[in-house]
Formats: sequence, C-alpha cells, structure tokens
Amino acid sequence: MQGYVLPVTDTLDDRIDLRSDTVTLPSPTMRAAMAHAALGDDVYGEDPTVNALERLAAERVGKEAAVLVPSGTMGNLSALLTHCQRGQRVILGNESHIYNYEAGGASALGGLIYHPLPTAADGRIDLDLLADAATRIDDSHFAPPGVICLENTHNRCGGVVLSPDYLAQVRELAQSHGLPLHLDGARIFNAAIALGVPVTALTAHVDTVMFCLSKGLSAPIGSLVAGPADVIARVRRVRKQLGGGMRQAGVIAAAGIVALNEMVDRLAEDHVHARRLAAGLAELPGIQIDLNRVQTNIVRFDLAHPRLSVSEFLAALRTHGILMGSMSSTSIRAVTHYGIEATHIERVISVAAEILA
Ligand code: TLP
Repeated sequence: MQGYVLPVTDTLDDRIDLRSDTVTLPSPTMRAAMAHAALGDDVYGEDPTVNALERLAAERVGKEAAVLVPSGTMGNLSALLTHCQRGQRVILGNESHIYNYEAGGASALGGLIYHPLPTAADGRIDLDLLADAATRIDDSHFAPPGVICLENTHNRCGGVVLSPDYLAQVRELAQSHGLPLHLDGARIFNAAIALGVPVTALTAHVDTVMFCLSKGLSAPIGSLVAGPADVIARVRRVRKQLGGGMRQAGVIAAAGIVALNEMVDRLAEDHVHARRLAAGLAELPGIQIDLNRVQTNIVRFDLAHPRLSVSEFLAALRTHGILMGSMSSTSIRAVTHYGIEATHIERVISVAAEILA
C-alpha cells in the first residue's frame, strides 16, 4: 500500500478570492504557534493554550468568561439554547445571519421559535417593533420571548456598523422586558475599528457576544462566546451537548491568540481596500453601490447590465482568477481580507471594467 503524502502547498495559489474573509489562511506566526502550542485535554479543562485564549478573549471584550467553539454558528446556537427554554421566541432581524444562514438550528435542535423583524438598510431593527415583540402577553396563545439578537457588523446589509448608542438603546429595552441581549459579533472587531472605539464600547451593552477568529482575523478555525461566568458555564455544557467539546484544541487556540494579538489593527487595511474597490466599481456601467454603506470589509453591490446577468459576470471574473459571491439574482458581495493587497484591488477594478465595457 502506498503511503499517504501530505500536500505541500495551499489551495489558494494566485486567485484573488473575495468570496469571504473566511477563506483567509493562517499567517506564518500562526502556523509556528500551532506547531509549538502547549496542549492538554480541554474537556478536562486542561489545555493551557485554550485556557489562555479564553482568558484573553474575555478580557478583550470586557466579559467575565469566554468559551472556544468550533464555529460562529455553534457559538450563536449554544448562546441561544442557553438563554431560552423550548417554546420561547428568538427576536432577531429578518436579514440576520442567524435567521438566514444557520440552518434553523435553534428551531430544529432547540425547539425555539424565530421571530424575525424587518431590518433597516443600516442594520438596525426599529425600537418600537422590538418593544412590541419583547412584550410578554399573559395569554396562553402566545410563545413568550426568550432573547433579543443583534448583528454587528451586519453581513447581509453589506458590513454596516451598529453604533454604541443604538446598542445601548436596545440594551435598555431588553432589560426593561427582562430579556437577555445576544450579539452576533462575528466581525465585531471590524465594527470597533471602523468606529474608532474600543471593542468594549460595543460589547458592554450586550449580555453575550459571539465573535469569530476565522474571518478577518485569519485564524483557521474558531469562535468565542463571552459573557458572565455563570452564563458561559451553561454555554460550555450546551457546547458539549452539540458535540463541540474538543480535546487538544490548543492547536487551534494558538492561532487564535496570535489573531487577537496581531491581526486586529490590520483590519483597517481591509476597510481601505473595500472603499477603494467600491469607488472603482461604482464608476462602471451597470453597477450600483451605496458608498455610504461601505463601512468595513464588505462591498455589496447590485448589477443591472444590458448584456450580463450576475452569474455571467461572476463567471467572467472567474476566468480571470477573481472570485466574488452572489447574494441574490441581482446582488453581489466582495469581501476584503488578509492576503488581499492594493494591487489586487486595482486588478479587480480593471478586469471588471473590461468585462462590463
Ligand atoms: N458568514 C459566512 C457565511 O456563512 C455567509 C460569510 O462568508 O460571511 N455570523 C455572521 C454575521 C457571519 O457572517 C457568519 C459567517 C457566522 C455568524 C457563522 O460563522 P461560521 O461560518 O464560523 O459558522
């Protein structure tokens, strides 16, 4: 039998992949940290690198405790299952990632009911609608509310940022109804960098926050859920129920520590690249972009071209090694990230110009 040979190169080669910041590969420092990480069995709480990451993460977002989970989806799900009892409502935006892209986990696995509310183009949910949804009606017809969720930055709204003021208003509303507030902060550091505020100015207003190491921060795997110690202890139990208790997870936590120490400030570069990309694309025939909404590393735009559909345009880009994603039959998303440089952005603009001319 032939021995299995490890591949020696990554698959990204020289494509310009703007489908997502999830395609980022670990930095050389991450690879080295992973190779040399001190390890133990994390289900016994004995992986020193996981413990160090969880302490660092909690401290960064100003919470008592944090727990490492394999994905943002499991992080959100375990937080929702912790906050709610079966039969309760999860109040969230109809454009949220939890509602659209997490395979209905809270409903399918936890017996929770999604209560989606309209999302404004700036990512906010109207406070009056939230107050209505959060009101407990003492009548056996109605499923009681269990949690309110917000998303910052807001993915489907094109990476827009929710302000500390808005978060504070929702926090007050949630508290006045006795409800916890959970933040899907997959890209919360992008929000903080875009606003020029410490991330704690955002996370201070929520009970629990999930954030991802594996998006713009470029770690290969991992997200954290942070919050009060007693709540995180319960999230840890739910993580185990979902099969997310990992053993020598220090291998991935090591990259996460590098991500938090070295990759946060550089997100500003991704934002500059996104703005340049948006400004360049906005000049081209058939492309419509609201430049005010290009606030972080996501560029969402519409294509209405006499000759090319969205899928034809994306296919044409692909023949030049440029990848973007479709959000609908009229809408496209491009995401900037670690590994995408100014020269790549200029190439994308000139290739798009050629295709659409
Ligand atoms: N988003 C992915 C896709 O699932 C769409 C992407 O390419 O942007 N919350 C938000 C706001 C997210 O954008 C994502 C991932 C998640 C949660 C889930 O994280 P993972 O993929 O780690 O489960």
